[in-house]
Amino acid sequence: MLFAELKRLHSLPFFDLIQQARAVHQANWPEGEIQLCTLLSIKTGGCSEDCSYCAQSARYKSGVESERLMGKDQIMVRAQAARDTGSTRFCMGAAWRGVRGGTQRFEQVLDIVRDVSSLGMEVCVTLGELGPDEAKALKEAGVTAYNHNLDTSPEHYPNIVTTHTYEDRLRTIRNVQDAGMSVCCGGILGLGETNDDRLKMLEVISEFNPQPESVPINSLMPMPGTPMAGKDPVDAFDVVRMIAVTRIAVPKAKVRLSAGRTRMSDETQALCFFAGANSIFYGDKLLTAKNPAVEKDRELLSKLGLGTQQPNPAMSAPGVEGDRPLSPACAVEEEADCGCGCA
Ligand code: SAM
Ligand code: DTB
Ligand code: SF4
Repeated sequence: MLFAELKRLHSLPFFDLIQQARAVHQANWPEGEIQLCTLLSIKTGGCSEDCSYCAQSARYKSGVESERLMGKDQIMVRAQAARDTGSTRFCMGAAWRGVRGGTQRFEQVLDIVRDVSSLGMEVCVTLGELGPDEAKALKEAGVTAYNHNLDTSPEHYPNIVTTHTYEDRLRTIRNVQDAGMSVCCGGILGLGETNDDRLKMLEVISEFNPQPESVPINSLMPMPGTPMAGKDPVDAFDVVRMIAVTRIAVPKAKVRLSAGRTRMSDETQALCFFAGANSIFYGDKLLTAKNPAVEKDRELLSKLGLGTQQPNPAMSAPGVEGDRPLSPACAVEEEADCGCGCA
């Protein structure tokens, strides 16, 4: 969906916007269920990158220590526990710039994925940059979806990260799509961006062909020691508006109300579910930051009468559609020659 239309939607009176989003949500997700996902940081801290929101960057004194890649047995225990508490998606994150085929750590990750995928949950990984061969190997090992966020608009991105570029992120997403994996791609609210930055990010994401399978909307968890420490919480109505516009722009995606729920009231979260959020991270820890306790989330879902989704581990990636450009790089570079031969 193009920026002008996103802007028009975002500028609607609040109730008109959430009413439209609700209608799109009900047409595409008639069961109205919430997907529960468990996150596990399998390689924490010590990352070479300078993402200014991230406690895992080695450049900031956040108090997060660098750890080695977790062993497979320990990961399997956590994955089984996640399944036992009702999660249908298990998401493993690693504090790496990226992975390279043939390395011991990549082989270890493939081995972990093979075993976790035997548990019947959807398996998502987020390992940073991937080339085409790494993407294919992950798909073959049993990854359902690859998470790689764009975080903000192309214009604001260099203010947030300088060690890699927006184009690097888009290249990885294209490799994931080409390998036939589903894409999970979203962003963070509260990085000092404008509303236009948020919508420009959503323009890029919603113009992917195929559209992403899921869109995580994170609100900044301001981590001590990072350049973003001490940032104010995002206004609750702004979060709901962003969820609503995302639901309309990417109707078939799971819209995940991601980091930041510990700083939101139950009422704000309820409005987000009403406006189209249908997935959450479940469990008292995200990667390094806090998340609401399982009991608290159970209580909230029960108060709202919301059921939970069944897993779909065999889901195929959404198909390419119509006459939209075939790659996210091409989609974002329409106004300028991107050098990839699409112009
Ligand atoms: N290293 C990989 C990468 O950058 O893609 C995977 C891990 S990284 C921590 C995954 C995502 O977590 C980031 O892209 C960002 O969207 C989100 N994230 C990290 N720190 C955050 C924070 N403090 N608040 C909200 N979201 C955060
Ligand atoms: C996503 O969009 N949010 C998750 C997951 N994908 C990997 C990560 C949130 C991290 C919050 C900060 C932390 O725990 O350090
Ligand atoms: Fe590293 Fe990912 Fe954190 Fe950036 S967001 S510092 S790439 S772990």
